[in-house]
Amino acid sequence: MDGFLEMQNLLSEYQQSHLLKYSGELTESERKELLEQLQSIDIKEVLKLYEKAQTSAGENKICDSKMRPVKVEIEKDLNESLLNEYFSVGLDAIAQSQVAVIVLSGGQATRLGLPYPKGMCPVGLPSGKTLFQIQAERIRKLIKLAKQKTGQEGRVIWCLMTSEATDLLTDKFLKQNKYFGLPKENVKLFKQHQLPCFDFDGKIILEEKDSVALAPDGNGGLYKALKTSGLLKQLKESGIKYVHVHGVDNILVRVADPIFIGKCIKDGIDCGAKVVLKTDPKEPLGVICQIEDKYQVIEYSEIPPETAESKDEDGQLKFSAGNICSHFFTLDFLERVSNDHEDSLGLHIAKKIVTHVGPDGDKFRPTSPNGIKIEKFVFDAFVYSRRFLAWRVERGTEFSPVKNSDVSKTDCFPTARRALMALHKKWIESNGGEVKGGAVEISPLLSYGGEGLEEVKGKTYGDRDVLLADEERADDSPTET
Ligand code: UD2
Repeated sequence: MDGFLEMQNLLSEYQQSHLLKYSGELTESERKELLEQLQSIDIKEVLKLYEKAQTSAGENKICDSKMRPVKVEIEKDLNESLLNEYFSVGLDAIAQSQVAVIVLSGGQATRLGLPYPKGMCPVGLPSGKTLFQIQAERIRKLIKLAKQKTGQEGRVIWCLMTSEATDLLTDKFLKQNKYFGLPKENVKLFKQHQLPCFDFDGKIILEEKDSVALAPDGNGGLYKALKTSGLLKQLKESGIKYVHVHGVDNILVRVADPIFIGKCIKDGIDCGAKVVLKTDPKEPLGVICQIEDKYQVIEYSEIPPETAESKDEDGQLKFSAGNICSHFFTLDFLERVSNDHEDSLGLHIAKKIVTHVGPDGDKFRPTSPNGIKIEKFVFDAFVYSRRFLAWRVERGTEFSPVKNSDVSKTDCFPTARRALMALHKKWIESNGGEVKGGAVEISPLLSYGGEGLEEVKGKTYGDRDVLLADEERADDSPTET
């Protein structure tokens, strides 16, 4: 077969001959598939990455002694007129079509154990909306608010970073749901890359006799994917200047938050991160810190417990700027990182369970980690920022992620639902309404952040009521299938 001998030689040169161990047992077409897959992997390059990841892991530990707490700006400490000013600047940018949103939705949701992308999962809200729908509707509402303010109908480009595991399903779901009312041409899917999984001896793992185990290259795969997919170029050509990047799983995410965007624009920030006050050192949030003159996030999985637990003179956690995976970038910054620094981004090692061909030749899923996935992290680009902002927001209004299955009782669908409905109850009460019997849900198309709810004054809402916008009441909204 064409190229088979060369592959045999190449793999032998890099001590990866085991990848062809079963080739004699394969049918002609299986052998061809395996060969094509191996040819699509730059073996020399991925082995270099493996070596680099081992060194990076060591360096992360050395960094620890140099960590300093970061200066954080606290949104709730600012006066209303300043916040209104930021809001207004952010809305102007939206009206001028300068804003794009990137949803990081290439993760495999292994902790949650879902067979499909997290964004597609019905959260269990009274409305039946999914995370994708909520996020798309927040964008639609912002476009309206910006139009009310300026008279100009801007467009926000909604980009979803998918992976081999999530791409087809996401694409189909969005089509079925008519992009939740966003114009199709303003919704862009782009796929992140994959890397082979390794065993603890640096051997690439065979998932099946005819295929290598591959996994997405981490949410820091964003920078490479932006470039190779051509999206970066498209965004630039479309006049985009500012980008909000967020994780798919935070039900409270203030998508394209005009206050955050406006603040960053006003202060000339090229890279900003929202944080919440971390009070539990074990909470799975990376912490933003400074190492020498650079901003960095030390991930929760990599920070030594004694550092995570260390306190300042007031008895508070010394590293309390908890990253919530909600970032502002200028397009220029994204361009600079993607073009000039992508190769130098840090690499991280995650020990994971990787399905592989067992000793008897059958597919086997171990019960404890047997493999290594190499990942890049989106925040590792912060070191390239020339003007950085750590922006502390309120947890109750901005952060409630879905990470785990319901039995875990933390960061799961029930906690996310409760957080969303608790926030909406507050909005109703602060507008002079009343909520009896617990939960109420407000459509993002009716209110983005608690505004425009004058109609609730003097009214009482019951359990699981949903307040809809006129356009939804008229039932001309896109339908779920
Ligand atoms: C992320 C942050 C952590 C904290 C926490 C808050 C990183 C690296 N860590 O940790 O510091 O802010 O969120 O909830 O950002 N994803 C991809 N492709 C991948 C892997 C992940 O798109 O290859 C997406 C994933 O779908 C999710 C986001 O990135 O939307 C965060 O990934 P995660 O849930 O694995 O990260 P987590 O909770 O460990």
